[in-house]
Amino acid sequence: MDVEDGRVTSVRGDPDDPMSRGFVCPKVVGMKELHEDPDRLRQPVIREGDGFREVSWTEALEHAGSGLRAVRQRHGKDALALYQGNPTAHNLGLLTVGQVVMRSFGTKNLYSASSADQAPQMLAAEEMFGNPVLMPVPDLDRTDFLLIVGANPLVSNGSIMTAPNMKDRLAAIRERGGKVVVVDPRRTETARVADEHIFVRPASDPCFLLSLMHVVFAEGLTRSEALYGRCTGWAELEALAAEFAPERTVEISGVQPDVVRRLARGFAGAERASAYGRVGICHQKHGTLAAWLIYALNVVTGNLDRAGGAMFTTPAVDVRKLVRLLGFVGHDRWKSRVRGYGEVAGELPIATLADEIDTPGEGQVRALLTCAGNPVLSAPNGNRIDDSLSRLEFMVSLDGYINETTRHANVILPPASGLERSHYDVALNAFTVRNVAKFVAAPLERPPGVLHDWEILLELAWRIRWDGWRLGKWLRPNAMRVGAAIGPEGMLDVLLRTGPQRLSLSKLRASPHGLDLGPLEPSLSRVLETPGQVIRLCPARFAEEARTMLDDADAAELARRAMPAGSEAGLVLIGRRHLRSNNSWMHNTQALVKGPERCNLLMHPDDAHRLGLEAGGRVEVRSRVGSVVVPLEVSDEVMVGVVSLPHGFGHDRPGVAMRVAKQYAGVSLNDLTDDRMLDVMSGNAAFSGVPVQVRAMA
Ligand SMILES: Nc1nc2c(c(=O)[nH]1)N[C@H]1C(S)=C(S)[C@@H](COP(=O)(O)OP(=O)(O)OC[C@H]3O[C@@H](n4cnc5c(=O)[nH]c(N)nc54)[C@H](O)[C@@H]3O)O[C@H]1N2
Ligand SMILES: Nc1nc2c(c(=O)[nH]1)N[C@H]1C(S)=C(S)[C@@H](COP(=O)(O)OP(=O)(O)OC[C@H]3O[C@@H](n4cnc5c(=O)[nH]c(N)nc54)[C@H](O)[C@@H]3O)O[C@H]1N2
Ligand SMILES: [Mo]
Repeated sequence: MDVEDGRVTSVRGDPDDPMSRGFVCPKVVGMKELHEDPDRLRQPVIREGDGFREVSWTEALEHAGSGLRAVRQRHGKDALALYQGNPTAHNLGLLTVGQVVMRSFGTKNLYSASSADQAPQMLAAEEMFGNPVLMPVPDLDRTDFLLIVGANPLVSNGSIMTAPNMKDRLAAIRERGGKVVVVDPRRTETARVADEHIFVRPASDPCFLLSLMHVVFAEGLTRSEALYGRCTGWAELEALAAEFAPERTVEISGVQPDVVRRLARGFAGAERASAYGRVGICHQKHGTLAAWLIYALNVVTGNLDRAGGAMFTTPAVDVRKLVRLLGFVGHDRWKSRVRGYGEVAGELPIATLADEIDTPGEGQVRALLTCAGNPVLSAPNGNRIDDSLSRLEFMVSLDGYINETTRHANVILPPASGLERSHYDVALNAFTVRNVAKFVAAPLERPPGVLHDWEILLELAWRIRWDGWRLGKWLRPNAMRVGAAIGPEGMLDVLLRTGPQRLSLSKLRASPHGLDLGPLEPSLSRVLETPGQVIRLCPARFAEEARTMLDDADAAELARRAMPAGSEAGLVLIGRRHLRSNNSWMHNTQALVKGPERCNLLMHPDDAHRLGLEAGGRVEVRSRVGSVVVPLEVSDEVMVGVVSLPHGFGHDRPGVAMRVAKQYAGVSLNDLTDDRMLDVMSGNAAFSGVPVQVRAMA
């Protein structure tokens, strides 16, 4: 990033970066505009009537602190709910100091984007390997067979397989004679560069994966030498898979038995293979089962923890130790008050936050602190959350925008911009396809008086928890000084020094392009955290749930067959991501939103024909919870019976102060998704496979 006179003049890739090798995502181009965006708040605001008034930091913090504190004093700790959004994961201050502060509030009502994202994978990893962030990553640069189920890394950059320039990396697999196979209800950008794309019916992945496993076991394709002795439950998994013959699952998944057999043989027969699943497999009723079965497939084919297979990273910051220390390891230790969902890693499902706000009684949520999140657009049944937020006694948001969520806040506290803070990716460095470490100093100086997210949180925590104490009043300035002296960078330094490579912040500062710590290495005997250090290949409650799933699916299939042909006009809805969108919050940047309309409904030509709908026309999409009107795009890239809409749009709600985004408002997918559809094991939002009806608008 070139900077002159305190302004960014250009943004380029760094060819000497061992990870990106100079490749940058198109969203990087938007960073300068994002920073300079006149709609981005520079000063805190307090709500007054229908609008907001700019106030000083002192006034804002006092108002926010006393408002939250009053609710907490009157109604107890749990009356204050916290929601942390996705950018938390990419913010050094929020991931270090921020996590300590968030947990210090002692509320059961802790929510985050995790329960709209990877909670199933965390639960599966914890059950199988003993730690929720011990999630294997495909060894992308050495594998000969990459099986991608419910992910679109060409667009998303991977996340739990972080790797820039996915296009070349996938091409490299094919150039070395390997194969890429994509299993997805849509022929995605990734599917188009793969060797094979297999359509699968939304939310049927566990059945499909068990049928794959069925073939692997039945045809003796397992490779047990390395891992059998490390596993419990091998025979139980085999017995379970025996019930899922491809001839039985085809009715559910739509994947033909010969396709399943060919894929099983290809995957198991490859020298080095890796199966990878992401949000597409998490966003379903049996998301945890799907996540588990992907990991299990890697195990039984001998591909876990070996070069070219699915491996564990050795991150310079030992996040597994960190999450254990912070008390994240565990699940079902407490339950949500209204619907009784168990916590995962200390958090309750975002899909049930509205229930907790709306339902009176002991422990009702009456105040909310949101940090870097936009649940009105990102959580299922967004309209309901929207409505619930308007009924809170008090709400505070840490955010740079007045958006669909923060417009409900009594106070919005805007942090320094992303270019005004230093960066080390604590989270995603734990899921990169190569071990790397890089510290980036803040390119720009922050203006005087502007606070970082973590500083705002500290200021708030102090006012909410300790202001009543005499001692507290005296301690505060000193504690703030100590906090600031240690701060995120101090904590990072300690974490690096205690990490496996014994790095330090000064070592990273001395290597501004980043350090290459080498390819992923076999590490199973070191990393397993289960009692007895075994892989729990077939957790009993997972197997039990899988059998229930099959019974349910059989029942549904029987019901479907009993209907007269052609009577079901019903379709199921899935989501999608776009290269130049980032969830809901980069739509206020002209460079990123320009171009053809993105927020349209994709439908197969056969369905359009059957329903008498025309491409380019406007259609109404209706689900149990609501309806939206969108332009229709007819394309055979989605399978028959499936429609797709991107998430993160719907910026036309009153009061949203994002002028560019409003011009490209679109509609919110989550005004259709259902807060009653959850992954039964983890409580994750099941965004995929929502039953909808579509009709032409007059
Ligand atoms: N239907 C459907 N819904 C989905 C998904 C889907 O695939 N389909 N995906 C889900 C997934 S995977 C995720 S992660 C969630 C995301 O859900 P959220 O995290 O709730 O939503 P975002 O759109 O990422 O909103 C980020 C907010 O943080 C603010 N922000 C950005 N940077 C910072 C910062 O540094 N500090 C602070 N304080 N604020 C900042 C932005 O202005 C914005 O308001 O959405 C989920 N929702
Ligand atoms: N450009 C861009 N990059 C992003 C983001 C973004 O918004 N924009 N978001 C970031 C975030 S927060 C995350 S979590 C990651 C997510 O990373 P990915 O999971 O790779 O992202 P998606 O594009 O949502 O891919 C999910 C795929 O699952 C498919 N799918 C839907 N339902 C099903 C199903 O039932 N079964 C199967 N097998 N597939 C299904 C969808 O068609 C889609 O292709 O991306 C990150 N990167
Ligand atoms: Mo995400």
